[in-house]
Amino acid sequence: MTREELKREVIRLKKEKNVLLLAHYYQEDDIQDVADFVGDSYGLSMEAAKTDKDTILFCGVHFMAETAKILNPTKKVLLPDLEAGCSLSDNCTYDDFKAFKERYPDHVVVMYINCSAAVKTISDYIVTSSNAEKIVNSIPKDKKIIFAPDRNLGRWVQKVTGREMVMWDGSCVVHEAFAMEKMMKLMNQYPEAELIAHPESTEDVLKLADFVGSTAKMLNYVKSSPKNTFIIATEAGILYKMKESSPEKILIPAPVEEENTCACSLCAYQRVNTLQKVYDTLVNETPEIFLEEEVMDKARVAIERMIEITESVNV
Ligand code: CIZ
Repeated sequence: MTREELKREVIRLKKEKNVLLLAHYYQEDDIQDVADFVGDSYGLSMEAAKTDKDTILFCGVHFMAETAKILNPTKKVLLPDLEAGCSLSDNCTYDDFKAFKERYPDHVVVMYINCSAAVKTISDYIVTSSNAEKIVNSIPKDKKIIFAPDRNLGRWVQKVTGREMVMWDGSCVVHEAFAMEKMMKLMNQYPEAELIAHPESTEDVLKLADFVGSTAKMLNYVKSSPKNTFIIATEAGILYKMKESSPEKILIPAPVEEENTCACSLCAYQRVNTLQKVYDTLVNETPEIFLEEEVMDKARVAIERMIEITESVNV
């Protein structure tokens, strides 16, 4: 089948089988085109929680599909490739984090959503990059905090909230890949450009940035800014929606050290999902996410705490 035929089949099958197709901003363009909703992990979690469809086909990475299952456990949750992992999640295992946490018994755990369901069961607050500041600000000042697993995001949250935090030493391979020397050259070449960066980026990138924010906030910033040219430091999948919402603007992906086809930063894990696999998943209704009831019940506590604080106007 051609890509257009595949897309038509995906749209037909999801209707026939009563499937909600969710896609993260970092998915390839064709997958974003056939999705019912494209968003960040927070927005996608909220869509998953409220759907009345029978099945959720989650085009993102494993921890995101797990979160969908936890929030709506009676639904069948499918992920096109179970190998769609996350470097942050992989480097913060349950056993290692449990041992780390035991060294700080009087601390609460603020855990980035980029972790396994098992790690969520031993966390107090789940955060995403769009709500981490608000959630940390809601924690009583006398509480000591562990932040995991992204030290770059943690350092940024520490800076904007003024809260000292014990940091797990992890990072995202995509956001660690930006090449500073090439970035400076690009900024000299486009002196009118603003650099906008995701808080998972390294400290040197964040220091240079004109704006730091989550994917959804970056999208809004570009759309509402009077400026015309932007260098975008996050996974390059976001450029698809950015171009759609700001077609008149010049958007340049931040350069990476390793040359690849686009010379930009792509998440190898997000990209294991392909349009063909999306189609196959709809046909075969597998691979499916399975989690133990007890794990889901425990993990849901910290996720629901995140939602409650994020949606609250009083915090
Ligand atoms: O929260 C997410 O979905 C990620 C990975 C980044 C962001 O800022 O939205």
